[in-house]
Amino acid sequence: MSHSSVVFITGATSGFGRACAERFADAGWALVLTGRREERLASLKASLESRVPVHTATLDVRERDSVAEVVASLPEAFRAVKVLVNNAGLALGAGPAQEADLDDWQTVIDTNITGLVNVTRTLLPTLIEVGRGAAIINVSSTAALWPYPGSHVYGASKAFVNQFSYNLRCDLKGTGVRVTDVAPGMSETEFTLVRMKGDQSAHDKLYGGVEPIQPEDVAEQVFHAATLPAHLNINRLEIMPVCQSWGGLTVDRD
Ligand code: NDP
Ligand code: 8X3
Repeated sequence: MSHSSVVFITGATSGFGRACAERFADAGWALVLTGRREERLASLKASLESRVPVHTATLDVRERDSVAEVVASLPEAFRAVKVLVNNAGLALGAGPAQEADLDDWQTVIDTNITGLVNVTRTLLPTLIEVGRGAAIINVSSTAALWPYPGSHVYGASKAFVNQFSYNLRCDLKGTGVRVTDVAPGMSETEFTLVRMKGDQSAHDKLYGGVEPIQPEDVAEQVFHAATLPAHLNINRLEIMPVCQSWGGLTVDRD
């Protein structure tokens, strides 16, 4: 009997995560799909399970005990996780730091840093057991690398993801487990709706009249990095849409 390779995706209910689920399903992988929105997980499972084995689990990555429980209760066929896609994340607010809501900052830190660390640490023994060919794909952002006004804690949380990815590689030397930091730029998902707390006009304004990255574009790169020959590791994959570049440094003049 042949067994499918297993991918574990956080934030599979939308955007990049959902597109990754589709991409790995196209290649016949067994899917562990997680996120907080149960009804979305159910409809994803319904749409994919005729093609590949699918296990869904409602999960808030900020809750360490829930992460442990979800991983410990994986059905036998889904236990040997070969690829972890650490995708769940968000930004909240786009105004200056001095006007930011401290609760929003805490939520971003808890999700993008603590949540990613929770899932990674919990699955590390499994990934190491799988060994050669296993991979951790961490979704950071161009905001990890390039500052912009209003990025403050969001960009800083993604800089953590970038450095954590590099540091993991050092410790995983000899295990065969790869680690890749995928850093996309402007991408059309629910990201801006979440960031701007449901403001559809902010979403429409940002993505209107340009050609941003689409979730499927990122999923293709995630899949590529995760399925390279086992002796290769892409350390960081930074992707922007052609319409996006840098604005240069600014100077405050009297
Ligand atoms: P979406 O808002 O479309 O998707 C975000 C996903 O994260 C959802 O599935 C959401 O699921 C999940 N999520 C959020 N908070 C939690 C939580 N506490 N526990 C578990 N899951 C959570 O945005 P994107 O697809 O764009 O975002 C995916 C990742 O890509 C994020 O890390 C984001 O920072 C990053 N990114 C986005 C870019 C963009 O321009 N769109 C560019 C670069 C990086 P649910 O609400 O069901 O829990
Ligand atoms: C999302 C991209 O430029 O909005 O990570 O921060 S950006």
